[in-house]
Amino acid sequence: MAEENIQQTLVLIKPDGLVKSLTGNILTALSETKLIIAGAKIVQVDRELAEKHYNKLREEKGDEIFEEVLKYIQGHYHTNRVLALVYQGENAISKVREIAGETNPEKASPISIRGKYGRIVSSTGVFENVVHCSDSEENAEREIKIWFKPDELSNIMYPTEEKTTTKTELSWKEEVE
Ligand code: IDP
Ligand code: MG
Repeated sequence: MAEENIQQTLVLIKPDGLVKSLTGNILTALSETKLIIAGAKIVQVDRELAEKHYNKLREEKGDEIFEEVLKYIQGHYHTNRVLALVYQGENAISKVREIAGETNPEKASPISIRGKYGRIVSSTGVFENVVHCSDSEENAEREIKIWFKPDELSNIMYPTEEKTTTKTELSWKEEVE
């Protein structure tokens, strides 16, 4: 038997997916992969996170599309929330991309997530394609490290280290009886 190739991949349900109430449909479609969910959280995306995530897109697509895509992922057109997930299992990256479909929703298979629910916005030209999913092992590692801390994942695949910080955090207020 061939050796197993266990991977993790980052999936984002983008702001249009949340506004259109597609979370359930998308999770159901992805459950066909039989992968496990190793992490999940709602994130409010700011410009810094958006730029880090799409760090190559400016060179690849030019300033105009880059700026529109940053606005889109930050929720300017829908809601400032994305659902970030890490899926894990054998060949997770290609399995998720197959079900997500091609980047351009008009070219994506009609039974893929992007083919079913995506659209091209005529005023901005942005592909509102409902989900993000990592496209390679290198990008999956880079992206998972941007969106998640190690202790937010049930399975940790990359090396970690302990750091003592003095960061002030919000905590639940203790009730006084
Ligand atoms: P991917 O999401 O399939 O990996 P990328 O090339 O990494 O595709 O592009 C990131 C996102 O930027 C896409 O999901 C899509 O929302 C948007 N995008 C990419 N290329 C174009 C384009 O040519 N026109 C409009 N939007 C684009
Ligand atoms: Mg990509």
